[in-house]
Amino acid sequence: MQNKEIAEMARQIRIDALTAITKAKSGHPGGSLSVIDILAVLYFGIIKHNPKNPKDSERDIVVLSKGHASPAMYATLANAGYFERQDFIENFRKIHSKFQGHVDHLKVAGIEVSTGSLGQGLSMANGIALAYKLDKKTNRVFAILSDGELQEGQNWEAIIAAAHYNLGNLIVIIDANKIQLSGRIENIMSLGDLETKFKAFSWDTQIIDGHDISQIKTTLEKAYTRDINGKPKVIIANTIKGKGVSFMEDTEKWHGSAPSQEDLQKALLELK
Ligand SMILES: Cc1ncc(C[n+]2csc(CCOP(=O)(O)OP(=O)(O)O)c2C)c(N)n1
Repeated sequence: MQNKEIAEMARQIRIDALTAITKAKSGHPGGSLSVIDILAVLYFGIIKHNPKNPKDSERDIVVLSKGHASPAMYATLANAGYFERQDFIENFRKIHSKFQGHVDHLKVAGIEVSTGSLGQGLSMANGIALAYKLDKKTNRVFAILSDGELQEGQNWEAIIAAAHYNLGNLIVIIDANKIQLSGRIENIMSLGDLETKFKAFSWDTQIIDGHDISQIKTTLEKAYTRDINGKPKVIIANTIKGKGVSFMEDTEKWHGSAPSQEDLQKALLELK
């Protein structure tokens, strides 16, 4: 897809995600909106995948470690054709629905790994990437982490392990929106200079604007094709929590609060 079409897709994904959260009266709008441009580029411009055969052995893998951003993920998968958009919008977070608040790989086509307990996705992505390497397969593994979840120590063990095993087929994208559940990361438990830290752990690093479709695409294309036996790669994507809806941007207020119908109408006016 061309960049313009990907941007249009991202707009539709934002609308679907917010509509579903509003209907459910529950969910995480802020961290969904921040990661949507990244997901749109991945699914509509980068990865090999087959919505009609989600377990296709040639597919690339995406692990959404920040599992609470499920509305963004479900809306992306629905627009890619894994299931009906309306099924997701009507049933998100309903009891017994497959579209639970945190992604479940046993329930939803296209979800590779169940997440929600923050800090675990990278370890699982490591295992998948190592398996592909041992099998001499060229499938790529993408792991999307939030910046707040890097406060979890398990990540740093996984970061050491990925470098040890030369997982050049692993590409981590950090949705660096600078805000966690209850405030700014800097004030709660600052992460310091992430790029320097990853470099010190022998990773290949890039910093980008996580809302610039063209920059995301060029960077991911390069990461995709570069030496898959070399260093693991991390892309630190600077993003804005709540991106795309002015009253939700850059605040923790909309981390885990559902919009009212009135809020949704205001948001849709900005997105339409
Ligand atoms: C291990 C664990 N602790 C706490 C939570 C509750 N929780 C959900 S989201 C979140 C923080 C969100 O901030 P961040 O990780 O930066 O995500 P984003 O801003 O991208 O939504 C927390 C603490 C959790 N899901 N997992």
